[in-house]
Amino acid sequence: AFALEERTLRERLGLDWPLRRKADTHKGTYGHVLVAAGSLAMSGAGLLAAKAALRAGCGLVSWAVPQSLAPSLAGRLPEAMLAGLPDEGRGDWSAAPPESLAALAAGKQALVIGPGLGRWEGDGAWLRAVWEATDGVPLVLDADALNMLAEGGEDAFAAWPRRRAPVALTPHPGEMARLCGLSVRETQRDRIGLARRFAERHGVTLALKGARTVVAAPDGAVYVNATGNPGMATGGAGDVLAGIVGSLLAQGMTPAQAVCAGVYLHGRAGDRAAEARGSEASLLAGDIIEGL
Ligand code: B4P
Ligand code: MG
Repeated sequence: AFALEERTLRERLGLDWPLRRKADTHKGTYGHVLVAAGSLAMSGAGLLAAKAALRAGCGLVSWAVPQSLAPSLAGRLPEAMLAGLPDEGRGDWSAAPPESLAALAAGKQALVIGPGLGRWEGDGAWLRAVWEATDGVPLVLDADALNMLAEGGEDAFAAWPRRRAPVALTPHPGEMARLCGLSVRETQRDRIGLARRFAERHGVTLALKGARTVVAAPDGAVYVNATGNPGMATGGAGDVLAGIVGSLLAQGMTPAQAVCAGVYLHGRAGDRAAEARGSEASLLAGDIIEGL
């Protein structure tokens, strides 16, 4: 496995690091990401992911939410465009037609699904329909979207159709355990081997999160991150990572570049924020966004 450090981002992953903008550019150069995240009980997860995407540099962010949340969320993030999907007044995603979400995703350079989405009856089929209808859009799945994937077990996921555009998954060990049908303890025993096998088998780029996040690419390459701190074990930190990765994908990075750079930057931002605050324990997910 390669150590995820600046030299690796430059030499192994071919990124022009540190990232900088060319003078003669406009917002269209940096991509448009659609973030499908948040529900009544977890609207903050969507806010964090959408805001992190903006701070990570993409040109435009659209944020899809259940319709009845839109009035209270409008204005919380003025830089994002808000889209409300049908929810029959419940503030959840159970009535949101997959084809409506796919229509919003058309023409975007990345789609992030999962933070604060919640679960509902039939959500696995819903995700599969979105998966197929957004075949050409690079996809980041996190949080409840991963739990939906895990629904039928790893073999069921293996039978999902391959997409034209790449897929990145960002499970924490609990989500990885569900995806693989293992206990969390088993998941942690050989993080590198497990992540590598999963990425190769399913043709996805995977970030297995935690202290020393492991990134595995479908070609078998594995990277181990060294940035970040235990202060990042706090609600919403993962939602911030999902937004960052979506933003970098929208800017045209390959999935391996976007997940590696995203994981590295997320940890650096968390380290910087903990230092600025003078405390790891007091770190909030929003501080990581400011650290970007
Ligand atoms: P959920 O309740 O699903 O938590 P969440 O909403 O996904 O939280 P969030 O999005 O903020 O955090 P995430 O982990 O995605 O699940 C939590 C449960 O999952 C736990 O109760 C536990 O059962 C299980 N679980 C989660 N992490 C585990 C672990 N490491 N070991 C065993 N069980 C675990 O994202 C957090 C972000 O912060 C990631 O990017 C991560 O890499 C980073 N981070 C966290 N701790 C870090 C550390 N010590 N050093 C560096 N980075 C760290
Ligand atoms: Mg999470």
